[in-house]
Amino acid sequence: MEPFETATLGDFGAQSTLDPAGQGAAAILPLTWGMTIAFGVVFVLVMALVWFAWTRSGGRTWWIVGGGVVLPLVSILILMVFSISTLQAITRAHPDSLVIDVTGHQFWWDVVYDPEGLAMRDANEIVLPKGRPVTLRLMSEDVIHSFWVPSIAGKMDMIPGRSNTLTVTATETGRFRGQCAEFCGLSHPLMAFEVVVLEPEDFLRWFDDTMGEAEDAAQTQLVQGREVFETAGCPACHEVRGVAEGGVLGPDLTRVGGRATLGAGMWRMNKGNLAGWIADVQDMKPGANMPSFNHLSGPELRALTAWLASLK
Ligand code: HEC
Ligand SMILES: [Cu+2]
Repeated sequence: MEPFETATLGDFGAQSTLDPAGQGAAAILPLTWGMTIAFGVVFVLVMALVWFAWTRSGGRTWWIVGGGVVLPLVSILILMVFSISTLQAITRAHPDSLVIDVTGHQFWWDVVYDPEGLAMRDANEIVLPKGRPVTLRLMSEDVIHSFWVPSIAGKMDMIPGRSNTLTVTATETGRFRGQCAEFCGLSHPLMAFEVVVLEPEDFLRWFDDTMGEAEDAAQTQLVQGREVFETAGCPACHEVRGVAEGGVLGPDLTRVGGRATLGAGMWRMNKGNLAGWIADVQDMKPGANMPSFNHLSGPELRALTAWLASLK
């Protein structure tokens, strides 16, 4: 899978509830229109009553009982029945679904495929097979985040100490954008990610290609880059399978060069942005929990960047 292959965007772009590409989003769309229309009618009615109250005088208790109690009670009850049944449909765990754990961190996403089996770790990008139900177990490592891929499914909070379940079934292949939807700190608006939906057989191929260790560095510059990675202290927070294990404070970098975006959905993945990120992450993402490595020499930074970009 090439980074940034042309996205199959719908009429409203890669991040829109109006353009469903998943069963959850498709279930929510009629609710969105239904509520917009129902509350539009209520708004017009209320405005008409305000006008009525202004232009006439005299007590009419039945207006208060009817318009203030009965009408809201009935309309909200009807809408509640629809929203609760939709909520149940989209949060029900599916018995033979693929399980993916997604954990929100300030300001990035940790992703573990098949956590109780192969437990393949990745970050900031979620690859889904088309047409197969996937159970997302949503958690948080620090503060409350909210997981939202408008084109695929509804929104779900990620709460520290809890695991919330969202079952999604993508119905279109392509790239879709997700975004943290709960204010979580300085770089909250820079906490996005991509969802890549592949045909089931492409998904299996991708999974097989990706789950192993990082490819061994072959050229001198790449070997140098790996050494800089090890000596500069990156493994304290980052894991690269087969090179450095155990760093979990930052995103897994085993296939960082294969992701389409850098910095949780914020920049295109390329060597220039990677070098800028390492040397001055605090400028590219204020408040990120990674220090800027501005003491690396030019050749060190180039080698490190080349090695990271080669990890696919
Ligand atoms: C103190 C922990 C820490 C150290 C040390 C650290 N990082 Fe990071 N790194 C992070 C965190 C946290 C993030 C996620 C930041 C965000 O997106 O909010 C990150 C993100 C990244 C990303 C972006 C990953 C992606 O998918 O977008 C790259 C690349 C990266 N770091 C490379 C490095 C390199 C190279 C070094 C060593 C020179 C290093 N990091 C040292 C914590 C660290
Ligand atoms: Cu967040």
